[in-house]
Amino acid sequence: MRGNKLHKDTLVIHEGYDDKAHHGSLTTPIYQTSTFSFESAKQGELRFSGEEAGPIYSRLGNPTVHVLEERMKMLENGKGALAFGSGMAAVSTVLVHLTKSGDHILCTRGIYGCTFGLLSIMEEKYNITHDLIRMGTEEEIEKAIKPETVCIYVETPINPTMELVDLHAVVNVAKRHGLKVVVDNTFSSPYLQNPLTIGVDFVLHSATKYINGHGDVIAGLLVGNDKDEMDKIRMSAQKDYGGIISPFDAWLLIRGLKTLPVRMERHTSNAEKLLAYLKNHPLVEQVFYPFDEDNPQYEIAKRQMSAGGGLISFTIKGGRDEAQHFMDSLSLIKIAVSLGDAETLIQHPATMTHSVVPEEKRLAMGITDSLIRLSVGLENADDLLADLAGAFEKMKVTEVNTNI
Ligand code: LCS
Repeated sequence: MRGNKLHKDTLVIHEGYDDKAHHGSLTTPIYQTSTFSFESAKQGELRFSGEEAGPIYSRLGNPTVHVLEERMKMLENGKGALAFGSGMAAVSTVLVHLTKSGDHILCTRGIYGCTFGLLSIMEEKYNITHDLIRMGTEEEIEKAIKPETVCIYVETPINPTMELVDLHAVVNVAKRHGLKVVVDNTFSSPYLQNPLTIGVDFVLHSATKYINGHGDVIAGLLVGNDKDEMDKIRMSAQKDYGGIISPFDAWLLIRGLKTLPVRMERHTSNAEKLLAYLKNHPLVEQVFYPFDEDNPQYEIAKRQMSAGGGLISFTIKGGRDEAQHFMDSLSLIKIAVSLGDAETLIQHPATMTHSVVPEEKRLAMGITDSLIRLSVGLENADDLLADLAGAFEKMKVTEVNTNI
């Protein structure tokens, strides 16, 4: 509607909505309707044939959902966007759109547990194979390409190890081989990273996370760099698989998006304070955060992200028991999967988000039993630091008791 000239902090508030077309309503109305009546049978015919724009039936498009899609399209610098009832619906829709039986997908060595589950189903039932590889250099990616490879699927930062993948390298290789690139941008949000500007073809989000930001919606978003292809996905894959979002959930995302920039800044500044603490704690072995000067991938982070965001992973000295003991010793920080909420959340990937991944593959992804993922929320950082310190203190007491 307004073009690319506005800053992101303004786009998240205004893009895609014209209050004059809605009785001056400052906020976007919720079009809580399944269908839309036509003025005439002819109009119905024209809407169905695509000769006239306008709503038909909410699975094919809804005005509230449309505002969300337009806003996301601009935020990710795309040409088309689609909203879904979950992040996994966005993942499955784009992967099914890009592949057919016999094809091969090249993936980063770490991916969200349910994306791994989806790829396993695609392999077992439809002979769409995949390889999980370290994408450290262009050569490494190039070597793994097979004649039947059709796309490269990337998470960066990877859930939950925070490993980064150089998107410029991936795009260079993909262009040489005519492959589509899909990036799951959930961990950065569109505020910190825009893969389409680097030459990626599709970006998707679990909008459940930072985009909504309030822990009360499950939703997904897909943005593409080709309008015709996105229209095709809407009118084939999304229409027929039906993984759409409800108007009310779209409205919650529109509301959540308005504060994405301020939330991401606070998530980041809180994470930086916790990072400094964790890095110096004697019971912490290793800390993984994109914008950590000691991170060997810091240069990649700076090239493709504008800040580090709210997620920190770390390994604790010991194994599963110590990790679980630490988590049980916290009081303010909640033990829960998901991320990007106002509340700080902690989870144990080996036994929670990535428990579906067989142990050998899980370890190859870097998910050890002592790895803990922290989604740093919006609370006062001193209160979070005190909670972490209290939990470490309890561990030390137990350690002493055990030694006695
Ligand atoms: N992609 C990533 C990177 C994710 O982290 C998730 C969910 C999804 C896709 C799927 O999105 P959903 O369908 O749940 O909206 N990640 C979760 C996690 O790390 N903890 O709980 C869910």
